[in-house]
Formats: sequence, structure tokens, C-alpha cells
Amino acid sequence: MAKSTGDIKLVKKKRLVTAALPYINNIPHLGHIVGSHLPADIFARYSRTAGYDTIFVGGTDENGSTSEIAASKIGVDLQTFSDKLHKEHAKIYKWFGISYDTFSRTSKPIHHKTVRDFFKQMKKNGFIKEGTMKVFYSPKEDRFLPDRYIIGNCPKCGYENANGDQCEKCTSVLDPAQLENPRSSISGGEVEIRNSKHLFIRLDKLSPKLEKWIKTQSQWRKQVINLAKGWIKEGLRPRAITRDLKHGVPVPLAGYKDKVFYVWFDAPIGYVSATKEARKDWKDIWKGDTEIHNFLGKDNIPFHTIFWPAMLLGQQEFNLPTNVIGLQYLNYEGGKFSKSKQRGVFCERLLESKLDPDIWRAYLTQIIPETSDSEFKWNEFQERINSDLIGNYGNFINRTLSFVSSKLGGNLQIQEENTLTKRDKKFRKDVRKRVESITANIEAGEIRKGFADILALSTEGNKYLTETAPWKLLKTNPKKANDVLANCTGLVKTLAIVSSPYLPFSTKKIWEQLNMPGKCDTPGKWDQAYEISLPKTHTINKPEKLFSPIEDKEIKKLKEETSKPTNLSELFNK
Ligand code: B3M
Ligand code: ZN
Repeated sequence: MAKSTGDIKLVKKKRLVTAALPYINNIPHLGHIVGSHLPADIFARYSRTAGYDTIFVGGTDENGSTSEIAASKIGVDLQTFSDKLHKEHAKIYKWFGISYDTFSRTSKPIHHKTVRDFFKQMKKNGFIKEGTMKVFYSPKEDRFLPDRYIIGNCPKCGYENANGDQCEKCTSVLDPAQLENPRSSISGGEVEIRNSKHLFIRLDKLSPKLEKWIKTQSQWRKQVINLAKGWIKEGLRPRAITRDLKHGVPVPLAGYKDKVFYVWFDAPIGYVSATKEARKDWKDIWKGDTEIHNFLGKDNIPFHTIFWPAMLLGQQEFNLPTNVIGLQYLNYEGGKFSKSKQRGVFCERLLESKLDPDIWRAYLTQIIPETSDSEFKWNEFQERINSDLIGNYGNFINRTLSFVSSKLGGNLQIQEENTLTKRDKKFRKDVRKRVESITANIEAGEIRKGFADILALSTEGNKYLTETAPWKLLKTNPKKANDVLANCTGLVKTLAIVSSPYLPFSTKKIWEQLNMPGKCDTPGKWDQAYEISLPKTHTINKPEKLFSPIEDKEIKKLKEETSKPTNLSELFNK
């Protein structure tokens, strides 16, 4: 369904984009940014510019054992802890330009109600049953130890610090009783097994439907679909959706006063609650003709390909995801990010650095762990920024606009069709093909490849500029010099549009320098990127350099500054 508003076409399809809701046990590091928020943001920005009616939601996951443990370690109540951490998260995502329509919280009443309603619907449909679960109990602490309160050896891969519900290393979803050598993660003390009454989701009953649905998901990345198929093949058993915890969403059922919902039951429903906050037409979004694109990290894949879709199939009202973009892990300089070892780039420090967020977005995009784990390296960061972003992309834009400004007084005439040379035609065709490829890559959630295409596009521009040498033509054939520079300026316009999802801050500046009306990321603008057209006669504004190269000494300083994470106790003056 295409609607035309002046020069802009709006494809009216609704598209809901989500980034996994981060736990707030800590302040995020770069791994969290590249592992969901940034790729989701690029996809959402693209979707808006391409004319989709886009809703981009996220929020903090504040329930469950993770936050409870973190707050109690510092000695503050969960509410105080969450209020502060939520603000820290929101501030960081804003700095990076993550364009959430709503960045919500799972502690909000609207979320609690959405979870209650969702549960009741699933129960009514016959997909919830009561049963007993073997859970760990600590006699010393006189409490049950669900999920992250318990650690032990993973029965699948042997990892020694697997949580009660999942092994972070191999991503296997576990039942606590499967852990070998279980111990309390708080006291390290002995634990015993007790039976506790809980509610279960009938994954066994939902499995055939789920399998059928998974088999039709050809758009999912291979790793994601293979993992999902593997779990189905292993056989799905009912899984507990309640926990013996104090904090979380209360269970609306007699006999469950001391329990709350399992965090992985309530958190994905957060996508619905956040949509409710963002839009009045939320029902339409969840029940109507909407595409849903979920971006998330490796350990979240089982929950987004099995657990959450099964919940949706059991609830029988809301849409299932269109694409589950599961990402791998980001490492830091040959190892893991580690707060205690001060290994990593800790985001709160970036906000204090004077560097342009787009520089970070540009490098981080190039290391999004799309198909395998990837690595942040300082020397590569410097190299990529100086050579790709500045030497290639920025240089083409600045070279073109400076030339137009200094040699043509900023004035251009668009090239007439009948004067196009073979080279000009090839240039136009190459640009069109590249933009098609950028579009296809982003559509498929291949964000990194889309950026590689953008760099290839400016390489194309630099080549055309060098081969046609307008600086020579100015003396011999000024008309042709104008034509070449008009084509290059047209490409600058195309570049501004197609790179606006990646570099939202710099492309605004490019658009101003180009002196183009409106914004480069207006909904529906994307279609104008395919042709390098400009108004018939056009005058640009004064060009300015977009980025400055990063020097060795700056890298050294940045590395020092950003590797010092905030101590959470200090944040609370403890
Ligand atoms: N909070 C896990 C994480 O932060 C979890 C994601 C929920 S998405 C619905 O990695
Ligand atoms: Zn494991």
C-alpha cells in the first residue's frame, strides 16, 4: 500500500522493531550496544526513512534475580536501585543516538497489567498447568535460590558458573536440578533440593505448532534457525513460569502469594507494554498486518525462538516475530569484557569523552557480531575511522563539496540526459545497484554488510572523481566539469540518505552543507537515494570537514579513560 505525500512515498505497512530489554544489574558496555541496541536502531531508522510506519521500543528489564542480587549487594532497595540504573541506561542510549520511540521499564504498572492479561489468556486457552519443581533451597540463608542465586556446572558444556536457568557459555536453557555441583551464588554455601509448587507453560503441547512455524521462517539467519530446530528436536518439556522470589510481577492466582512470574515470562511481554505506551493503536500493531523484528544477543536466542513464540502461540492473539535477529558476542582485545579486570570500553566514560557518537557508531557497525563473535580492538578502531570513515567516505564528500564551493561558487546545473557519457551512465547504474544492495542487506538484518556497501559507494565516487578529473576539465571543458561535480554532489545526497540510519548526526550536517530542503531521514525519503538527481539548478552551502582523524595519543588517552567502569556503590554513595 503506497501513499504519496508530495515527493515522498509512504509504504504504510507497520513495522515493530525491538531491542532486547537489558537487565539493569549494571551499566552497559560496548558489547551491549553492538549486541542489540545499535543494530536495532539502524534497522528502525532505515525503516522510518524507507516509509514504514515504524515503532521502535525497548526498556529496562527490572524483574528477576539479576536485579535483586545487584541491588542487595549494594544494600539499596530494588526501587531506588532501578530508578537510578534506568536513568543511566537511558542516558547512554540517547548519547549513542538510539532512537527509541519508547524506552520503558518492566516495573511499571502498565507492564504488570499486560503480563496478567497475557497469562490469563494463555491459561484460558489451556496452555498453563500446575506442577511441582525441584528447586534449590539454602538452609543457611533460609530461602529458595532460583536462577541466578544458584550456580553450578553446566551439564552440557561443563562451564563452572552456569546459572540455574541458563548456561551463559553454551546458551543452553536449564532446569536448576540439572546443575552439577550446585552452590549458592551469594554465600557459596551448601544447598538442598526441595519441591515447590509452580505454574508451567505447556511447551510439550505447543511444540508441534511451534515446529511448524519455525520451519517456515526462511528469513532467519542460519545459526538462529538451526539452533531453534535443534531445541525442538531435543524435545520440549513443560517449563516453570513462576519463581520463589520477592520482586517481580505477582501471579494473579490463589496460592501464589509468595511467588512472582519468571523474568523470562514477563520480559518479552515488555515489548507489548512498551508498544502500548508508544501508540494508541497498539492493538492494531500486535494483531494486525505488522512485521515484527527482534534484535537480541546470543544467550537470548532460545527465549526469542522457542519460549516467547510458544507463549504467543498459547495466547493466540498477538503476532509472532517476522525476523529474529540473533547476534553473537563481542570480545575485547582478545578476551572477554570484564568489569573487575577493567577490560573493556565502559559506556558511561564515552559520554565524558569529546568524540562524536557517529565515530563510535561507524566502527561498532563494522564489528557487529552478526555471524560469529567479533572483537573490539583499539588499533583497528583508529584504522577504520581514519581510513574508511575519514579517508574514504568523509574525503569523497568533502572533496566534492569543497570543489563545488571554491571552483563553481557553490552553483551547479544538473547534467542533461543527452550529454551523458558512457562513464556517467555506468556511474549512475553502479550507484543504483549499490543502493539496491544496501536496501536488501538492511531489510535482511545484515546491518554490517549494508555499511560495507555504503563505503563501496563512496569508493565508487572517489574513483569517478579521480578518473574524470574535473580540476583538469575546468580549464578545457567547464560545462563537463560542472556535470561531473553535479553527479558527485548527487551521490553525496544519496550517501546522506543511505547513511542516515548509521550516522544520524553527521548526515544531518551533510544535508545542511548540501542545502537540501527538509531532512535526509524524512519518512519515505529513502526512494530518492536510487537516483543521483538534484534540483535543476542548485547552490550548496559552505562545506566543512565532518570528522577529524584520531591521533595515536588520543587513542591512548581514550583507552585509559574508558576502561574504568563506575563502581555501582559509588553511584549510590555507598
Ligand atoms: N534481560 C537478558 C539480557 O539482558 C534479558 C533480555 C530480555 S528481552 C525480552 O541479556
Ligand atoms: Zn553450557
